[in-house]
Amino acid sequence: MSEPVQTPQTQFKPRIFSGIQPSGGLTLGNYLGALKRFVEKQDEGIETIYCLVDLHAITVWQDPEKLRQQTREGAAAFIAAGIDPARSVLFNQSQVTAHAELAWIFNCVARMGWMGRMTQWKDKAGKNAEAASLGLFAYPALMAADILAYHATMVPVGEDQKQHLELTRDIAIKFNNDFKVDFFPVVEPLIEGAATRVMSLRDGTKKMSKSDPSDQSRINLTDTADQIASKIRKAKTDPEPLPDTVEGLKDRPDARNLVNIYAALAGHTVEQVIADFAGAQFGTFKPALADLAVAKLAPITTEMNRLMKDPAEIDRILGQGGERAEAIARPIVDQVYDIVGMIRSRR
Ligand code: AQP
Repeated sequence: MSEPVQTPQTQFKPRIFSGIQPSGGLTLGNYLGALKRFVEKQDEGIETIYCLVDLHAITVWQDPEKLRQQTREGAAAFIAAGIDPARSVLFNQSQVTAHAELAWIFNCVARMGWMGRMTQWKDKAGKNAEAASLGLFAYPALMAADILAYHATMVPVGEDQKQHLELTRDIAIKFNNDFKVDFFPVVEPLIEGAATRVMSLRDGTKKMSKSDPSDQSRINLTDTADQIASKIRKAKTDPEPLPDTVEGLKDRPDARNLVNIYAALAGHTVEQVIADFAGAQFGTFKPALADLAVAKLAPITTEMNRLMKDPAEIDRILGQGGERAEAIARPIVDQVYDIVGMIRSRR
């Protein structure tokens, strides 16, 4: 047996990767839990790579024409929210084949038991796991490939992705151990801020999600000011006024959710919001939240609508981003083939 390929890499430069599925229109949850923080990281000057993960989206059925539309709309949302395609690499996943190639290798590194324990798999496959796609089961291996194909060291995500990132770390460690190399970084999840888990407006115990059948459960980045105000007005709450301490929100998931959303949109702490609204009825708090949400989201929606008028320009930006992404990922994935023992004599 030949000696495993040794790589000298023990240090990895700070690099951020994250993505959003174009599996529907983006929500306030995606914005506060991910997109807003993607922009902050870009503006801190760290190298940032952001992706519309269309290969992930097809792990559940997507109408092809809608998928294209949602991918462009997602890209428009990134740019409208402040991602600058000149400073961040912005592309859609399927344009860079390194993702799918590395995912296959990771399918052979990761264990069935690891995947079977993922709560997202259990939630999305539901009671009828036999009918779920193989891709949905293997989803976390593709996510690990997305990140590790760039040797990314940090991944800003919402709370729901924490378990998948732990699995990414496990895959990196197992690969490094199996092949006796120090090749993949062990990534850091960045789960920060007041809204790492924005909940449904209809049920404060359930995550706000773009694929929830009820449109009333979420605020979409494409909603009009009237739609936002109406959804917040109708959001589920309890009959009590807002408490005067943060502890008073315990066991009040719907109230806590609205306070968290307010804090994240305003850039305040939850304590500050409670101090400002202690004792207020929802009849007072909801209109204040609606005004704030409209003030923060309307400029993004307006810019998205403007960008969507020129789909060819969005495709051009995604293509250019794909080329930049490919230039980083290709040599890394080529090295993986060498480490694993594949003959690559066509190069
Ligand atoms: N409700 C949320 N609160 C905070 N963060 C959230 N994220 C998603 N929902 C919330 C974060 O957004 C990023 C992109 O998520 P995704 O599109 O890849 O998939 P997801 O987490 O499964 O989001 P959805 O909206 O629920 O999509 P569907 O319905 O298609 O499954 C991630 O960083 C995620 O944490």
